[in-house]
Amino acid sequence: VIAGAVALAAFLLLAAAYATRRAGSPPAALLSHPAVSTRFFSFDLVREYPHDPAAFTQGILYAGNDTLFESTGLYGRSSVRKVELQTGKVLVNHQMDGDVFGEGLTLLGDRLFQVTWLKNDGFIYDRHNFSKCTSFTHKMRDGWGLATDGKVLFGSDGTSMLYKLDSKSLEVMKVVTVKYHGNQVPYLNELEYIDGEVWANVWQTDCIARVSPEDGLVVCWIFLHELRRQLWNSGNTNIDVLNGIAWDERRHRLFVTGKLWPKLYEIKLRAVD
Ligand code: DDQ
Ligand code: CA
Repeated sequence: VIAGAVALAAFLLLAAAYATRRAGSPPAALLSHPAVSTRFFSFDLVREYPHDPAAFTQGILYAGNDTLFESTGLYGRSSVRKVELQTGKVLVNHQMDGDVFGEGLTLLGDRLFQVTWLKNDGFIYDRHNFSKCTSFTHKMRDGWGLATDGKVLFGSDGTSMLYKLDSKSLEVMKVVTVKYHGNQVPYLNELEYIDGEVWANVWQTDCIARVSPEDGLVVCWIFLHELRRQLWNSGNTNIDVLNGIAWDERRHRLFVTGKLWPKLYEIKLRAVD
């Protein structure tokens, strides 16, 4: 009986090993997922606009009337600014203290919310008067990205966690782990809420993950390496990573840029699958 059991166990192990090692077959998790069938997108360029090449873009959003609000990082160079879309001109600039590093930015009503790097302090500004500023603390591990659906805030902290925050108390209401086919997606950075999804720049990649905020699943990937490659090939070798998604909800215009990028791009997605 024992010999039979050992033989059966050995057979099952061999069969399992064979099944997983068939030539070229990826792990089962990559082939299918019960809850999601991922779509992949490239883009078509609609228009390009000038963007301040000294702006270390950490948060950006479209505010109507062809204006953007932008948060920039780096110590001594961090700011919150109002920018003219067509020209890239900084219309209003609020320079931050030298010891803070600006990060994610979002607009809810008349209030701009901003988080900062390596600190749990955030700032709230009146969109009409950046100097009227109050502060808050949050319980995310760090301050990277911010977005809003018009009711709550969404935040990222450089991990694979996506936070839902109460816009009044800044308390964490919910946390989901962002996953692609069972694998965590770390380094979630600048965010944008678009049509029920949270779009996230993944730090140090040319990719945007489109995330379902209910369960954290990546429902689509957007590949934007062509933008960085074009900039690099035309001599812009000082640029940093892709970071910055802004959405004009009314006219369905999608804008992307990056840290120290001299351009802001309006793009349309094109499915590649
Ligand atoms: N983050 O955007 C990924 C959250 C932070 C980027 C920090 C880049 C470091 C630049 C140099 C820091 C100088 C102390
Ligand atoms: Ca954004």
